[in-house]
Amino acid sequence: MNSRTLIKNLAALPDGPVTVAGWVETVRDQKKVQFVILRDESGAVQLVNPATRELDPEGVSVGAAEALATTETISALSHGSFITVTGELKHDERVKLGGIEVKIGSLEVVAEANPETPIAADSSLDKRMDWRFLDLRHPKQHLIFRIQTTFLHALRTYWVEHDFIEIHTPKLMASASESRAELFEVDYFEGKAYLAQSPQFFKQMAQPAGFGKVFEVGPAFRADPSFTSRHATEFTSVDAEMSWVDSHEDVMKMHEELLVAGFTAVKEKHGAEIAELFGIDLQVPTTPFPRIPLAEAKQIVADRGYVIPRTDEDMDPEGERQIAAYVKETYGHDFVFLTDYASSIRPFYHMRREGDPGITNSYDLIYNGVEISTGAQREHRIDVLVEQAKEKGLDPEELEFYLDFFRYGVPPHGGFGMGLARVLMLMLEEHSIRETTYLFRGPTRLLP
Ligand code: AMO
Repeated sequence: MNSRTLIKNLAALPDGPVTVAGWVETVRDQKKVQFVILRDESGAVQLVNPATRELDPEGVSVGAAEALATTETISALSHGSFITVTGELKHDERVKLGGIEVKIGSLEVVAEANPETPIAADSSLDKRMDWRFLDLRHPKQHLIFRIQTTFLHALRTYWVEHDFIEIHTPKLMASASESRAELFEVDYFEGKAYLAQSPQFFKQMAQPAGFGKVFEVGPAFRADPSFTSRHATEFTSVDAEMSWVDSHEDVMKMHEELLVAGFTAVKEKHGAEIAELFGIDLQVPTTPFPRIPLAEAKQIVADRGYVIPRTDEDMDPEGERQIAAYVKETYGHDFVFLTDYASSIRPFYHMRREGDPGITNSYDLIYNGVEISTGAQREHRIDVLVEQAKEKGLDPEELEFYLDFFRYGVPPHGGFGMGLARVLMLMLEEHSIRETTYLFRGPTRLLP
């Protein structure tokens, strides 16, 4: 490893010799002076070289010949090439980019880029996805993944401080956990396996295992053929599950505290950069988040003039936008828990309301008008669970391994699953989860 200085650390150094390394963002090759904007993972700096031209290399001193060679190298530098530069750092208020520049002493082209860059600032999202590694060089894209790191770190810290255990459940499954319609089937030796749609069954297994509280951040797969801005065929699911809940209310309480921890960390560390690059003044939500039963939410939306096409169904995307607008106007909040979903539109493992079995102890969390999460108290009474599975048309024999979890003692429990890329998309007001997923997977995208 060479002793390079990260560009973000240059400003704090005194004038003097430094080595920096990164990729060439722009070259301004003027007659008497050359400027290179060099970027690394931490920022950008201006490099300057007094151009030495039209010397006869045969007849000059070694130093002058080297200066001529450097000038020629810079003239030929292609955008995107990775270079190492040793030179003199100089603080100069007149330099727009950070008030510093590095006067080039020596420059080495470590890896040259093809001169024709395949994407430009105005390239389509799809084209940018084709060249994702180049697209990710942009400061905005970089920031997204630094925010993701900070956000997940804060969630983990919250969980660890609250005695949650981190688990990693298998992604190769013998059966579906969510809808059969969205299941990827793969050859598995003599038989078939399915890619996990959610860690649902195995995070629940941690409850009879006596783990108390668990979380997982891992991949989930959905064979969903849709091309919306919010669906991927593979996404990172952020899951939690905990014992001894009295109802979904306990899950929502943990969920909102967790998000406050995540947003606080992101605002503290990246608030200024988010304002600069995304033009957003990130808000840390206040608790409690508003809670509205689904039936009431539908009525509110209808009163605003939007009638959800099928009243027996879930909110549709426009309904989610409308209820979010209402919550923003009424409570000044970006989040809303929609609660009390009908049993008819919830999976068999959701607990139904005592004395009102048409309703489940469940919720969806809407953030800036889009669903980011589903949570619920689970049905842990085996006889009721079997009945609910049958009622949903599931084959209890196929679910035997899961039903066994409930036959040897299990505490009441509940949890949620949350799509990571959706949270980031809504936090940064991006238009697609393609922007907030490192490498997007969709019906027509398996590369790169
Ligand atoms: P659900 O199916 O609602 O619930 O998924 C939970 C959250 O995961 C995200 N998500 C997706 N993100 C991108 N592309 C997709 N195709 C996709 N599908 C889902 C969303 C969604 O809110 N087992 C339950 C959770 C639980 O009850 O604990 C489940 O998977 O943000």
